[in-house]
Amino acid sequence: MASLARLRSHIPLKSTGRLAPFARSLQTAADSTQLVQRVPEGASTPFSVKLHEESFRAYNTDIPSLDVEVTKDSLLKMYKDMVTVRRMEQSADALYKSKLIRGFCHLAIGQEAVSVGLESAITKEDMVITSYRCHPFAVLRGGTITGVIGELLGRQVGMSNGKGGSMHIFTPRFFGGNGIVGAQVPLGAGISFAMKYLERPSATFALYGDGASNQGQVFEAFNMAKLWDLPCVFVCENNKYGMGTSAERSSSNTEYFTRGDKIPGIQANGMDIIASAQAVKYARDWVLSGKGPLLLEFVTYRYGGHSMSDPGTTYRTREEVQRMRSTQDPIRGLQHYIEEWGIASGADLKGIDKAAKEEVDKAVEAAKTSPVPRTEDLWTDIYYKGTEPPIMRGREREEVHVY
Ligand SMILES: Cc1ncc(C[n+]2csc(CCOP(=O)(O)OP(=O)(O)O)c2C)c(N)n1
Ligand SMILES: [Mg+2]
Repeated sequence: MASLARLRSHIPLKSTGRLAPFARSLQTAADSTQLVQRVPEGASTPFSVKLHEESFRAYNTDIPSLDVEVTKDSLLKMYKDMVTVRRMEQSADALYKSKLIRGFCHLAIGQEAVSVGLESAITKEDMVITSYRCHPFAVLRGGTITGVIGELLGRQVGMSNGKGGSMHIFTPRFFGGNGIVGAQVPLGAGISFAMKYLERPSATFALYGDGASNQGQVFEAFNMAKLWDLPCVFVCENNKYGMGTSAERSSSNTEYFTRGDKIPGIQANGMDIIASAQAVKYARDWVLSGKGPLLLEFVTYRYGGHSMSDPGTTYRTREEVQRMRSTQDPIRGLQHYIEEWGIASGADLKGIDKAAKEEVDKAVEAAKTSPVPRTEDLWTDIYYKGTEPPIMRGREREEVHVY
């Protein structure tokens, strides 16, 4: 695969000198990391690789180290997770097209190095909140494929018991799935405030898109987070397009990592999973060391439209999508590392692909056979158990439910 996409810098970059000559552009090849030592025998023995010198750019801070330690196990786990969440999204796509999923459905195919890279570099103590493009995070953060697909199908087995539908997927360390553009950013700041207040060793990652980045509430959240030095990483998934328009047409400054004013920022190659994970590790260490919030922009790409109702080809060319798919795909990039470094063979990886397909097919079947919610359950799961009001009004004034 060849590196094609380059974002040119138009801003002066503060640097401490380390790798400064290379920090002027960012490339989004998925396979430009180099092996620097022989791969050890042991599956969990660390070995060193070197990221491409244009993997990161920095605003008012240093770039993360380009020297990264990985293990065979960690790379294979990333591969398995990426193919599994992609397969899940492909199944959701098929279910939507066969009219079994109705309403909204936003897929993250193409952006897997962000979700899987993020999860690989954080712990169960950390918190994540994102926009509507949320299915992979829900699964990686303690949910299940059956739970996600079941919710999209509106079945009892869904993560909100089939009563929420698209985006209504949460776990104790994943706060959803949020449909109001940008609204999850102040919520993320609030979660990180709670974590700081409770003195938990927890970093919060609040994700938003390039389109959401122009919302006023995003800047309000930045301000309060910096004022209180909250342990919050504001993660911009810059997939270069919003809902029907390009970043260039909607943002006066498309260098999203520089938009935090006094909050420093990192821009990272969001197509190379090793670079993505390294950026997250850096960001996590930053906020947990008490330095306050950090902006982390991933330059990534979504293959599909904004949602299922958007063909995604009216504001960009089919050729561009095809070029990104064929030259910078995050899964193919990791596959390239695994095979070239002799970690596993193509046949081994095909075995992982097959197992992922079987796992997803089984989960989809379980979701499909689950019944729709019972009518009487319309009254449950509205309030936290034990805090319900004595009565609740239904669709008509006369329809009153007594708890
Ligand atoms: C407050 C609000 N305004 C508008 C919308 C409609 N809307 C949904 S997504 C979107 C664009 C978001 O683009 P981006 O943040 O880049 O995310 P992406 O879809 O590319 O992941 C818009 C305008 C909304 N859901 N909420
Ligand atoms: Mg976008």
